[in-house]
Amino acid sequence: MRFNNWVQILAYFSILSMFMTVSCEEPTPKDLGNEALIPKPVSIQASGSSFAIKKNTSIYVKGDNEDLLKTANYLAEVLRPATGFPLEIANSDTWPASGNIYLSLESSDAELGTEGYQLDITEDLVVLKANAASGIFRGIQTLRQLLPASIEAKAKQSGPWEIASGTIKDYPRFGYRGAMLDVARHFFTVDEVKTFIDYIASYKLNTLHLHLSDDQGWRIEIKSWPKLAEVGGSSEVGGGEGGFFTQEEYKDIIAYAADRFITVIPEIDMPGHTNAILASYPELNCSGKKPEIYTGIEVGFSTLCTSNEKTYEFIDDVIRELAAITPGEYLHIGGDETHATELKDYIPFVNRVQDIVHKHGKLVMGWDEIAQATLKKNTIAQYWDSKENAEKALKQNAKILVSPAKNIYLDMSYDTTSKYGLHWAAYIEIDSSYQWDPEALVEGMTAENILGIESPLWSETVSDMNEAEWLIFPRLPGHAEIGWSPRDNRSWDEYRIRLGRQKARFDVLGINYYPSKQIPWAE
Ligand code: NGO
Repeated sequence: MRFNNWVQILAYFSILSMFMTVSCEEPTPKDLGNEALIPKPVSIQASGSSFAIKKNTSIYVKGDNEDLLKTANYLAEVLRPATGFPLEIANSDTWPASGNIYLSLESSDAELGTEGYQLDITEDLVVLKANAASGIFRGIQTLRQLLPASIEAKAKQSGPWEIASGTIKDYPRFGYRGAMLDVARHFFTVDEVKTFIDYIASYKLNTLHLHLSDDQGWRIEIKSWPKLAEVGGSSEVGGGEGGFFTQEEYKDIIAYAADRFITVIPEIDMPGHTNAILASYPELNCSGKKPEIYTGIEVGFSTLCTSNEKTYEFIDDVIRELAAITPGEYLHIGGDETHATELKDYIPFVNRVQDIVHKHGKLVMGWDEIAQATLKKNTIAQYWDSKENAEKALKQNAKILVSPAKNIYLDMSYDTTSKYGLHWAAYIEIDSSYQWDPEALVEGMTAENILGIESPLWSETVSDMNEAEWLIFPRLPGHAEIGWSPRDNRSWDEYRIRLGRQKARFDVLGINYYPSKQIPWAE
C-alpha cells in the first residue's frame, strides 16, 4: 500500500482503528467442546462463538417459582464479587433482550429428570432450562466452570467474562451422589462443614452424609440425653477439645445444604463405635462401668449393651430427636465393625433399630455389615468392604450405596510419602481413584440395584478443613464424574488433562490440594 500524503495516512489509520474498535465488540470465537468441565456432560454441541457477561447483564427468571428464584440469587451471588457487576434479577415471561441470562423451568424434556439441565449459549443469550430448580442449580455449576477461573475470586477481577457458545444437555447417571464427612474423629465447625458443602455442590453431588458419632466423640445435641454432647462431645482423636453441633446449628447446616439441593443424612453409629456414648452414660455399657475417654484410632472395641432395654429407650430418644430435625428420608445407623458384639446379639439389634427408625418416619441406611440381619423394605446397605455382605444385601433385594474403601475412600493416602491418610485398604493415587466402575465390583450389582455412590472422608488423620482438602482434592472431582457422567464417555487419558486445567480454580479458591505427579497441571 502506498500513501501519497499525511492526510491519506491519517485517514487510513483512523478507519483501521474504527474497525478495530468494532471488532473488539465482536464475540470472541471459543470452542465449547474444549472446555475442561468436570463432571463431563452427557452431550456438548459447540457453535464456535461466545456470550459475554457485561455490566448490564441481568438474570431473568421465568415464572414465580420460589426455588427457581433462589437459584437466580445463588447465581448472582456467585458472579457478583469477581465481575463487580450488579447482575439484577428480574421476572420475564418472554425471552429477554440480548445480553442477558434466562432461567426457565419449561424444558419439556423428560430425559433431564429432576437434576438434568439444558444450557443454550448464543452470542446473545444464555438460556438454562430444566424440569426442576435442582436441575437449574446443577446447570449453574457448569456455567461457573465455563467462565474463567477468576470468577471464583472474592474481589473484583478484570474479566472479560466470556462463555463458549453451543448447547449442553446433561443429566446424572446415578440419582444419589454423596460424600461423607466424619466430624466425630475430629470435630469440624459449622463453617468448615459449609465449605465442604460448597465443594461437593460445585461438582454436582446431592447428598452429605454426616458421621456424627464414634468412639472418640459425639457431635449432636440430644436434649433428652444431655451428657452425650457435654461429655461425649468433649474429646477427639489426639486429645483436642472436640465439639458438637447444637440442634440449631445442625438445622443451619441442613438449610445451607438444602439451598444447594443437597440432602443431609445423619449417622449415629451403633452398636459398635460407641465409646463416647458409654463414657457419657455408663449404664448403657453391659459392665455398667464408665470407660476412659478414647482419643486413639483403633476400631471395633466398644458396644452398646444389646440385651439391656435401656439401650432401646436411648436409641428411641436419639432417633426421635434426630428425625424431628432431619428433613431427608434416611437416617444412617452405622452397624460397622462390631467386633465387640456377638453376631447372635447383633442381628436382633439391627432388626429392632430398623423398626425404631421406621416408627419415627424415616428409612434406614447402614454399612454393609447390616446385611447379616434381615433388611426391612427400603433399607440401604452401604458397601464399603465386604463383597459377601453386598451379595447378602442383593439377595434380600436391598439397594446398595457404593463406597468401596479401596476405590473411593478419601482418607486413604496417595502413596507411601503422603502426609495425611491411612492405608489399610490401599494407596489411592488419582488414576486408581478414577479408573473403576460401580457396576463392575460385585457380581449382580448393577444399575438397577445401585442407589448411587458416596465418597467417605474419615478424619483420623486430618483435624481441620485445610488438612482435609489435601485428601479431598483432587480425588473428589473424579468420583463426581463416576457418579454423574455416562460410563462410556470416560477415559483416564482425557480426564487427567481436564483435571489439570482445574488447577487455576483450586488456586483461586485457595484449596490445599495434593499436586499429584500423574496430572499435567496447567499453569
Ligand atoms: C472403616 C471404619 C471407620 C474408619 C475407616 C478408616 C468403616 C465403614 N468403618 O470404614 O471407622 O474410620 O474405615 O478408613
